[in-house]
Amino acid sequence: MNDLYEKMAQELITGNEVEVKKLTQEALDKGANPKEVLDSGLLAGMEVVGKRFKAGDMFIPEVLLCARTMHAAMDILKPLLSDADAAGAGTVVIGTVEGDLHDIGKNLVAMMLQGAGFKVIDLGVNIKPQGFVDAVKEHKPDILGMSALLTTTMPKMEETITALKEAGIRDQVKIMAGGAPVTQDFIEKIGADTYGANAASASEGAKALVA
Ligand code: B1M
Repeated sequence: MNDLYEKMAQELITGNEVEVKKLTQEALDKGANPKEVLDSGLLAGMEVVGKRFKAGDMFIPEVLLCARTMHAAMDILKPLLSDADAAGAGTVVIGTVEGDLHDIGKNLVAMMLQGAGFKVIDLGVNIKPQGFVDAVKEHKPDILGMSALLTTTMPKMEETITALKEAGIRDQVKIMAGGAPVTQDFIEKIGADTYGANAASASEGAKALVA
């Protein structure tokens, strides 16, 4: 199976959507665990994409192609990950903060949470503080999850927490924050409840919050 994962990662890096979908299905047909396909194939490829983009060896259109390929393969995996655990752990409202359009990590976290039995309401990207407040009022989730990938959008997390306080509902919901630039120190500073370094630890953190 390792050869197949390596091929999947390589095809993801080149943005070959047709081949990555085919390989994802092939791995599942061979009995692979959906989470292993995600970790060892797709995420392994995405990690390389991140490193190359950072080093200036890949450019935005190429990265977008990889992101689209990742989403296409995730469409195959998503229902299987969701079925892994029984439903009923709680409800999570999740979104990427205002000014930020990155959603691959947020989508993975949403998938992992669904896999852990949470009902997930995904608000999407570029969500204003008031948008989060309105969603908390409407859905009354156990957890509000915010994702930010840009240092320039991280302050929107604190603004959202302030908006929740001003609306008088901060104490009705636990807050989880994550994204590449987010740290434990940062979430303590802004008064969030838990930090997810990656999708797996976000899922563990969410379970601990509702335990
Ligand atoms: Co952007 N981008 N990007 N980008 N992009 C980064 C984030 C960057 C680090 C690249 C770099 O320069 N090295 C850099 C940010 C620098 C900074 O702020 N310090 C950057 C930049 C600068 C930009 C633009 C400004 C570029 C430009 O236009 N000049 C622009 C901004 C657009 C905007 O948002 N307004 C931009 C645009 C884009 C694309 C549209 C091309 C594309 C996004 C496509 C999409 O998401 N639909 C893109 C991508 C793909 C990246 C990189 C390459 C990969 C991000 C990613 O998907 N990683 C990224 C470089 C990098 O991270 N090394 C980069 C894979 C994903 C699985 O990881 O998102 O970290 P991640 O999520 C993890 C954890 O962080 C955690 O769990 C996830 C799964 O394990 N996590 C949470 C995430 N959210 C969580 C929430 C939680 C808990 C855990 O609780 C709720």
